[in-house]
Amino acid sequence: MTQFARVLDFDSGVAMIVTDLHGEGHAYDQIKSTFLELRREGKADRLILCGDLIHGYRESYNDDSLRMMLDVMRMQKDFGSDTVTMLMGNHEMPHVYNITLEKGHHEFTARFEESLSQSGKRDEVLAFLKHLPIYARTKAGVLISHAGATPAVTNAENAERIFTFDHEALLMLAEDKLQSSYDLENLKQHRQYIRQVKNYLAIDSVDDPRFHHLLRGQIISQTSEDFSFLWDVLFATNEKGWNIGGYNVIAEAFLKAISDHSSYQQKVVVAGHIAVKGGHQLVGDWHLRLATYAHASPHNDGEYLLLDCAKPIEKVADLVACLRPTFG
Ligand SMILES: [Mn+2]
Repeated sequence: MTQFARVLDFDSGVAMIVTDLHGEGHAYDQIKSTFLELRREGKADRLILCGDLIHGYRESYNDDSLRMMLDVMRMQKDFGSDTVTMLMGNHEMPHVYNITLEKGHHEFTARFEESLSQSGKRDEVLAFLKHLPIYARTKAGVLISHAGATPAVTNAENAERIFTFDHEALLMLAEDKLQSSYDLENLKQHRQYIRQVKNYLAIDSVDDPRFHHLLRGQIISQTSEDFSFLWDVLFATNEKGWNIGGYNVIAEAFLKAISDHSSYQQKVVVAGHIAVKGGHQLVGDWHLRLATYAHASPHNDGEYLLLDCAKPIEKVADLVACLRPTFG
């Protein structure tokens, strides 16, 4: 039974678990047809996409992010949210807040905002993104997430804080602050700001109701403690931020905290988010890193996980037998 909006509980069915497709339409189509086939054969009951569905890493190719996102939304509508689930990744979150996201010289959000504007489906997509859960727990004791364990969530209080995370409240707070203490008319004269909203939010007119949203996003990302907590959850660096021994301690405390108010102790965590050689990596004692395509090296060695949500597992190594090649 799910009590909180940002955490789901699955106690039955076989889940096909997929990570980080990053706008790679060819990989998405392969995953989708595999899922539909497994479902027809009674070998899988649900599809769980662990976030970072969007944002291609390559500059010059056809980024299928929006097509994939709309297709997931359609599938969820057709099959139900118990059958098609998507978790929030650190690449979906920036669009909720209108912040930018860069890696090296590559800025990710502008291209997706542009395609949102062209599609005329911004409102539907944004509503979908705002409702995304962050974790899925299973009776198997396998916690499914985007980025894995974080020191930001290691007690019951912080677990509840992330389970009940309210983007809308944060946005409204910043909106109020902006409306009462900024001269928004003056912002319309600001040439550099106009250039930025055109680029990052695909806005052409200073009278667009979203015109001030880039500034609002900057205010939130620079001043909100809640936002910084959400950032720590979605951008967790796992063992790279500590070392493997330290991460084991954090992951154990994290799994204990996440298991709070749950009937089933979560024993291991599955996450994507970070690149691996091949399609997976065991990270310390409690974490399976899974790369279905974009973070697999080479990409074609990507894997997904076929997990019986009802069958308890004992240790993280037990999951290796549940891995399947994306292109098999
Ligand atoms: Mn990613």
